[in-house]
Amino acid sequence: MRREPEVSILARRKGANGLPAPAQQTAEAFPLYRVIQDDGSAPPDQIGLADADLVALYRWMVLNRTLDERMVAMQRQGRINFYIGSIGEEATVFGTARAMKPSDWILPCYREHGAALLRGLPLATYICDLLGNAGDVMLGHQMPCHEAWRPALYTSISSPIGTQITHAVGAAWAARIKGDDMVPLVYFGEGATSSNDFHAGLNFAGVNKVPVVFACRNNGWAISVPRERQTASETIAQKAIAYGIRGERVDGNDLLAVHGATVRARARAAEGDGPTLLECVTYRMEGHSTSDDPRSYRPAELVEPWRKKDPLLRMKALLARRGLLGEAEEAKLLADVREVIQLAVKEAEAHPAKPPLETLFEGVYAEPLWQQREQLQELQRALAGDPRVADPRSARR
Ligand SMILES: Cc1ncc(C[n+]2csc(CCOP(=O)(O)OP(=O)(O)O)c2C)c(N)n1
Repeated sequence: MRREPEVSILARRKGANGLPAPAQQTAEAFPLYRVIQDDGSAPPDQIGLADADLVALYRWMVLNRTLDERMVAMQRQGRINFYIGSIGEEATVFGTARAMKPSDWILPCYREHGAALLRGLPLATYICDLLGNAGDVMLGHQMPCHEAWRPALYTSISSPIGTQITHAVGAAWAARIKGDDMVPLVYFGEGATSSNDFHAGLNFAGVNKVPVVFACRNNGWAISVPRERQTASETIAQKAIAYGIRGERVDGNDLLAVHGATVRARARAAEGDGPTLLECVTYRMEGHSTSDDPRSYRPAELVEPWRKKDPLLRMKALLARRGLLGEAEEAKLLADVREVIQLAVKEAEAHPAKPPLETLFEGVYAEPLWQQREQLQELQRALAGDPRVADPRSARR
């Protein structure tokens, strides 16, 4: 009988007996892919976008940043009740979204409103969602920042962490069966890699070579839980190995690195080479949302080094070096963006403060159920002042 060599548990932990320590297995396999250097230089063969696109994407990033700052201010003023922004994560959002085809569905987490705006969600309509007013396409049925925009193939945000991952795999699987050239892009944070849906989604996608791009925004924090408490893996990208799929670790504050990696991931998926797990390494510069104060759980000195890695500064350096944006043009761009946002806020706030009450019953079923029709009639009678239905209990007697 063959005898297994005796290996002490302690020795295994130390990585002895032929097994390298887990970190050593991954550090070389998943280097951080970066294109734009601090001085704004970039290898010409890795730029991958025309000059006009570079300027346009920088403008989107500035707009997104300014919008987030403005919406937080509006929340503090009591004009909207909740906001969740993407300050510091703009390159991850725009780099991925810009790399997909317009016919690809986007399944957002909740920090990717920039992707919907890039695809044509009108800014005023987005702000109506935050206000939950009569201009809100969700008719106030959702929380603020849970926007959806059908014309842009941008799905509604589902609050439970990770559920969009399995939805995306299902959409990709359906597209493959139908023979459609559609590759969904699904976003999630590193916190979502602890969810059941992450495992179910990546496992199924790996086994069936489902064409999907998994874009993980590793921003270091899941509300107050730091990445080190989320997973013992050295990287998120290495989790791809267990599912038999490709994984790539990208500098998430480098628009061109994110864009290039996503273009390649999409192409592989479309060619039948299966899904890719992209780990976009970035940082959540502010609180999780307007509902928490990060100073209560995150030392300020952890944030400081990331200020220098700001994705907007990186893009600005690239544009300056390529002679695409001078100080005067930058100032004009900022002024334009501020004006666009101001006008959109004005337009959004001009809508009635609430959607008509009758819309409470809409959008649940394609055809309303008899119970809903009855409830609607009852509500209409109550609103019309019918004393028998004003108090539902007395109406039932
Ligand atoms: C199943 C589930 N558990 C907990 C929550 C509460 N929750 C909302 S966001 C969040 C953190 C998610 O962090 P991460 O996935 O890293 O995304 P990030 O916010 O950093 O972008 C948590 C725990 C939730 N929405 N759903």
